Amino acid sequence: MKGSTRGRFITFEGIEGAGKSTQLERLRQRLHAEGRDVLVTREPGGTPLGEQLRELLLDPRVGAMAAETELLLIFAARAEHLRAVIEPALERGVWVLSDRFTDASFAYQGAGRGLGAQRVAALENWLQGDLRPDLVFLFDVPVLTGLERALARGKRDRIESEDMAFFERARHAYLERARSGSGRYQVIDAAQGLDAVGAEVDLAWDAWVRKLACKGDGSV
Ligand code: Z5A
Repeated sequence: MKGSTRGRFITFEGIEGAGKSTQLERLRQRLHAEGRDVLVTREPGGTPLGEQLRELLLDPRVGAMAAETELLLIFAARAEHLRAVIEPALERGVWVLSDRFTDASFAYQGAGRGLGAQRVAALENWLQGDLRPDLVFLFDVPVLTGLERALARGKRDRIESEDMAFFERARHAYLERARSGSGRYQVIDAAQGLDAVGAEVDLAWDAWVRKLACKGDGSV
């Protein structure tokens, strides 16, 4: 794949109610208005099979499942998503915006469910090879604020029904990954109002695109 023509892979992460889906849609509209070719997708999901797996994973009637089962179902959906959607789009030079990706597995299954980062990393390396997001927006919000926002929206799905400690572990893991120094994370203070969060996203986006342009990236 030529560096100059490959698309870019941007993911939106955070605990529930952080506002990532709202901000993804806002950025999509901006990029569309600027004439950029973008594809919006989500995890778990993004393909017909992935969406069926998503229903299974989130349906409260399914009840408890082994943490390993949950992780493997998520990676089964991800394998399909990668091969059928993400990789072909990047090859075509399309910029992909995904509502969650593998950082969520580190946060929710690795930390939340206690499976540990090593197991998640093993699956990540096997399925993704070198593929990692080029940019990760991490919307950080106190757990209570996120849960209140999500609750105001109505019924909670199977994973949303977990307790506060589960989401605290997930939030902490997200922040640890952002601090890991890979340089691809942009932590956004998502406790602010919608417009302030959007302004922070715009600033981070502009700085990132400028950085790509300085490196002489032909896809910018
Ligand atoms: N999951 C996993 O366990 N492992 C994995 O590897 C992957 C996923 C990929 C589904 O994800 C579940 O899958 C998720 C993790 C698990 N379960 N949980 N928890 P999802 O992304 O589809 O579901 P979600 O995280 O529950 O989405 P969410 O609650 O919709 O969160 P959000 O996208 O960050 O928020 P939003 O939809 O943009 O906003 C939520 C509400 O808050 C809405 O009414 C907004 O108008 C409001 N909002 C948003 N921003 C603000 C601000 N700044 N101020 C005030 N109100 C706001």
